[in-house]
Amino acid sequence: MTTPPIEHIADIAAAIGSADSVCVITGAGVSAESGLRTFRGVTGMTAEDHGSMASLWKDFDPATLATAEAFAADPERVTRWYDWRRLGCLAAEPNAAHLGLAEIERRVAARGAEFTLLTQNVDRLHQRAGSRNVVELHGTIMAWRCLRTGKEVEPEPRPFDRFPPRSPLVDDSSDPLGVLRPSVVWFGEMLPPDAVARAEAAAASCDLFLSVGTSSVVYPAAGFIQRARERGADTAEINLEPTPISRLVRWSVRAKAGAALGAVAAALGSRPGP
Ligand code: BJW
Repeated sequence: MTTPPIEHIADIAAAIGSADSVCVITGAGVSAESGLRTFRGVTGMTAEDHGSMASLWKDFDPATLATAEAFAADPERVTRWYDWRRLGCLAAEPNAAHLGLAEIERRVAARGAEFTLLTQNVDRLHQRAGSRNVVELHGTIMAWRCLRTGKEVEPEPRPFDRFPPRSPLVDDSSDPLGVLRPSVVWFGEMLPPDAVARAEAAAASCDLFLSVGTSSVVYPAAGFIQRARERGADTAEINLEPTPISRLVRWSVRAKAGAALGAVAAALGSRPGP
């Protein structure tokens, strides 16, 4: 049985091929095909595809765990959840969506144009796939921050033995602030100012803005497309489901991120050079 072609692939490839600046924003749907869970919406994956990431998730509600209040109230529960997710991210491999975006960046950069990848994901899979100009809007689960010093450390790739883990930067084992928290952005917290500045600049100067695998409901990330629209950039979305931006974009693609981005990268490869 042949799979029908995905709509708008040629349009998006043509827009990328002629753009002086491309800005892409990604969300959890991009990592779904690596077996990682999304926060909301469908994944197109079965419980078996997610393996151990499926069964544990049902016991946790991200909206009530991804907050400073939840960490203050129950640091053990919150850090156990993040440690389990950190180990899941380390065990996961980049999928066709990550690899497709890295290939698209190489092709855009090879002709001297700009490419910025804004990601809400904390899993570092874009970097592992070879993406270079990545802006982590919501931090990373691979780095943990000492509450006493404010400095970041990158823990060893094995489970913590205490929850919350003790900070290696604090000698006094009785210091209640001598512990680590994940270096991610929780609800109600500010995004890293340099990441916001880079995102604003990329969105406000791009010729194509592409949103992939995000429900586009969490701000300020969901608002960057508006900057691109104000500039008159072309806009596109790749998602399994409709989102609040589906009616705003020029090309709305209803497909898995891996298949769609692989097809865009392949279409770019078959286009004549500049
Ligand atoms: C596929 C697929 C496949 C699946 N292929 N597609 C303006 C208006 C309203 C509210 C606010 C506002 N400004 C600020 C707020 C408050 C708040 C907010 O936005 N709330 C909304 C929920 C209403 N924002 C904040 O608090 C932010 N801070 C802030 O604004 O600071 C300033 C401030 C401070 C105090 C007061 C006021 C202002 C911080 C937001 C931090 C978000 N943090 C999290 C957790 C990170 C750590 C962790 O990983 O645990 O970030 S929440 C969670 O949501 C995570 C994600 O990055 C984020 C977005 O989710 P994402 O990536 O879109 O995933 P999903 O699951 O939602 O969607 C997956 C999509 O993929 C679905 O659509 C599927 O269909 C699709 N899909 N498989 C293609 N194979």
